[in-house]
Order: sequence, then structure tokens, then C-alpha cells
Amino acid sequence: MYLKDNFTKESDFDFRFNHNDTEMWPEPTTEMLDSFDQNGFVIVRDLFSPIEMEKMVKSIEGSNEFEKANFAERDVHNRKIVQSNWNVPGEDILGMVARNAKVAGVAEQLMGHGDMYMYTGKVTMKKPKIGGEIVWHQDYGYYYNNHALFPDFINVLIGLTKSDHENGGLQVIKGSHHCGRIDHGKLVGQTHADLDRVNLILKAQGLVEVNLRPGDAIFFHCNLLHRSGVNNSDHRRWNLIFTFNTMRNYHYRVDRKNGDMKIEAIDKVPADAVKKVHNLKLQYRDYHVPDGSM
Ligand SMILES: O=C(O)CCC(=O)C(=O)O
Repeated sequence: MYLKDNFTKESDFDFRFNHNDTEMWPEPTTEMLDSFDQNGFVIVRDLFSPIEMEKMVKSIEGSNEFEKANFAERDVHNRKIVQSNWNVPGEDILGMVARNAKVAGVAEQLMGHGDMYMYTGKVTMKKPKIGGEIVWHQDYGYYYNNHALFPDFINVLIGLTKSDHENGGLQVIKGSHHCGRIDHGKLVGQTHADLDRVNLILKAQGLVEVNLRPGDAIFFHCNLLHRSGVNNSDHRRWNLIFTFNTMRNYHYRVDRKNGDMKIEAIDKVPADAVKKVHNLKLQYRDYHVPDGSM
């Protein structure tokens, strides 16, 4: 059942999820849809409750396989961003988050191009004091080169920890998805958008610091310019990020480890699916080291 009025508007692009324990399929409000179109993102406070967040963090911390699959990228200051990366959503708690009506369901409705599949799931981790910077980029700057024909991807980034200016939180340029795909180049191991152009867009549109508490999320379009700073704080910064792509956006060059994997539309689960998970053990998943995609 689709329920309306699950989201309350707090500012132009800031909304709050009204928790409800029943099995439900939340529907973005018209204001959320308009804000996503206009700004290229919406922030949703309290998308997951503290209990749900505690379960997610415990399951990740308790998994040796997850830890073994971590790999580090160096930034221009030789600081590290650690990542874990996979493609198949799965049946465990991380699967219940990705496939959740609050995540995949809301993402599909914001994009409005029908069924989507999960392109990647990942956790980006910045350790206290040594966590690195992620340079300005559009995700479509990467995916374009993977022969994605349409800029149809959407990210759902969920704060596993607090994430703000102090510990290397996300920054976005409001409305920059309307600029279309910008040329990207390489900077050390990272891919960055043309910085002269980014600076002009920044002047025209303005920067938004995305300050998240655990359980807050930002849904953002793949052409939205974004970056995140270094972590000089004493606190780790972990984000859980799911990228969804439309079924129509077929990849001609399959660049996944599981190249012959059948791509299927996400099998969505109701909003309370994470609450119902009791076994916190993560299943083995198709962790992989991507070919340079952030
Ligand atoms: O976790 C972050 O700081 C941002 C990650 C990012 O830029 C991305 O996934 O495209």
C-alpha cells in the first residue's frame, strides 16, 4: 500500500521521514519531487531509526568478509578513502536497506523512469585524522564511460555515522545536474570534473554542506556535482551508498566482475524490512574492486 504524507518539509531541500511501524510503501510528496527536479537532490532526515542504524553498523563491524573486501584509494594529499563495493543487493540486512521501499522505492519515484536495478552498493569510510578528500565530480562523469546511454542513475547516501564539515562530509552544488555532463579528467587515482567550470557553477549556484546524523539520507541525481573533504576530526565518517540505474540504461560494455550476471529490477521490500531483521550476519556478497569508479 502506498502511503502519502510520510515526509514533512523542513526547508527547500530538507524533509523529514515520519516513522510508522506498519508495513508500508512511502510516496514522495509533490514538494519532494519538485525539489529533486529543481535542486538535483533531497535530504531526508530520520529515514532510518537509531535501532535500525545500530543493526546496520553492528552487521558491518561484525563481518570479516566485509573487512577483507575493503580497499583504499589515495587522494592528492596521499590520504586514504577506504571503500567496500558490491553489485548484488542480497537477502541480509544490507539487502533489506537497498531494496527498501524507503530507499529503492523512493529513488525510483524521484527519478520517474520506471523500474531500476542496483548498480552498486558501497560503504565509503574516512578514518579519523587520515581520511581523504573526494574531488568534485558527477557520477555520470564515470558512468558515461561505461556506455550508460542516459543520465538515469540516482544515489541514496545514508549516514552510518554523523557526517559533516568536520569529518569530511558531502558537499553538493545545488541545481548543477541541470548543467548536463561536464568533462572529467584524472587526478591521482580520482576522476574530477573540469575545475574551471565547477568554480563558475559554484559561483552561480552556491554550495550546500550536507550535514547528516546517522539514519539521515540524501537522494541525489548522477549529474549533481559533489565532493567531500578530509577527515581531520577524531571521529570516523562512514556512508552507505546505493546507486540505482534504470533498466533502459543498458550497458554495452559490461565492466563488472560478474560480467554475465543477469540484471534484474530491484525486488523491493516494505519499509519495515530492516526492523524485522534479527540475524545480523552479513551474507557473502560479490565484493569487488571497481575500475576506478568512486
Ligand atoms: O562518501 C562520500 O564522501 C561521497 C562518495 C561519492 O562521491 C560517490 O559515491 O560518488
